[in-house]
Amino acid sequence: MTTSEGGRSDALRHLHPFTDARELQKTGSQVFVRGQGVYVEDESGQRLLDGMAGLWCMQLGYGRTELAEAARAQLETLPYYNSFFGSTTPPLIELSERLADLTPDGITRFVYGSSGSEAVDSAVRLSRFFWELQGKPDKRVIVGRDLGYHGSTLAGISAGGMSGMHGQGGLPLPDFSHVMPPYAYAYADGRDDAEFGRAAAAAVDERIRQLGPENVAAFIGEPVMGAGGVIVPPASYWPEVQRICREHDVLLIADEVICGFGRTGSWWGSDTFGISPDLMTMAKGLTSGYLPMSALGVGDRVADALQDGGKLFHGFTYAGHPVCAAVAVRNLDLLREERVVERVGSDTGPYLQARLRETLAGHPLVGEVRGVGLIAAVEIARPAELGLAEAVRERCAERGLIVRPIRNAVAMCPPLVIERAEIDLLVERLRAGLDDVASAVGS
Ligand code: PXG
Repeated sequence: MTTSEGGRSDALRHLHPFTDARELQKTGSQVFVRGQGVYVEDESGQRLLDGMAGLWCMQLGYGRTELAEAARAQLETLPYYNSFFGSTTPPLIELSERLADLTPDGITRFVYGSSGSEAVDSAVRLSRFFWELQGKPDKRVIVGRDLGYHGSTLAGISAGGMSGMHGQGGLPLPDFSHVMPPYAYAYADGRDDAEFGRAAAAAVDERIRQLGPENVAAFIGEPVMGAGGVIVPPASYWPEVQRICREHDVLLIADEVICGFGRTGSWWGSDTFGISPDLMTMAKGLTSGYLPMSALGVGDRVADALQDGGKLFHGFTYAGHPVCAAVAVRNLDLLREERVVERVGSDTGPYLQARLRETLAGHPLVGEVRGVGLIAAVEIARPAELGLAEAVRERCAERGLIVRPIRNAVAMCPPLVIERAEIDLLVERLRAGLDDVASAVGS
């Protein structure tokens, strides 16, 4: 990567998310200029296979003119009107109808926003308000998980379990609690998958009992934990968590911001793992990342109570933005027409998982390959302090592949339109990046 004047200027003036500003000033920012299909190109002309789908979001990949046209048509007709005080717009009417069709049974109403964080923040607030409406205002605590990621608002950071984030700004807020994640590689300690899944679920039960179910509003979890390192729970985990939430009358919030819209091989991570959520958050793949938009799906029990709860004092200027909604509708139509989700479930998802496992079996740096559908991670079998996951990212980038180091794992989450030959290339470049690092450290 060569640093341009623009990249240097940016590093001086822009405080980037999850970036050390001083470090960035040494190298300058990397300037991305175009994308097509599963590839992006930076200003130096390097073309990279985007193994992360932007930031886990480009379901349809880059360069889809249909989405650009949907945005343009809406921008020319009505670029903005709000959704406050009972107003709506035609694309938003369509979007709510489409989402009601697509989401799991019982999710029938939607609260819109511009980001996953806003959807999570709304879920936290509306779960508490729900219990207030039930005459149980003490049911306020939100139980999340260590390593969970639910965004960067105060409530999102608090619901999440990222200690680095908690350490900046005096978080978590009161009334958030965290339990162990279903992370077998780190915590199974010899137990088989089914047994470990039940043990990780039992941690939720114990915590709810300690807090007192009369004080707990909701449990929140990503079906597969994304930013925490692509942690795929054992099959026994979610059904048991669901049962525990029902037993204690605690709402279940499925954070589908990464898993939604086909990532795990079905429309929802909730479908893949057998969850019937009371609330579900969606963003990213809702528009294939083309425009910022999120939705909170609200199940009948909560929605009926909110409907009878008087005026709802909640909302954002850009909630249900008509241009974003028009792009979301077109995106959902394309995902359906092109049978993208079905392909991930029956073809490209299993293909990626099998290719990674075959190719990396016995690799000296690989402790585990895990994943489902088109989301995966490789856990590095060396101490995290060596920083090898970051080294693999760098070597892969030199070879034209974007992957994401997370603690001691390397994550992948390519656009859902990726084809088999492109998966072969992704796996080949990843393998080469791992080989480079293995020879550098003498493995
Ligand atoms: N929930 C989940 C499960 C997410 O993955 C959010 C909520 C928040 O969405 P917004 O749109 O507010 O960012 C996310 C976002 C990473 C990374 O480091 C992951 C996300 C965002 C930024 C970085 O892998 N996920």
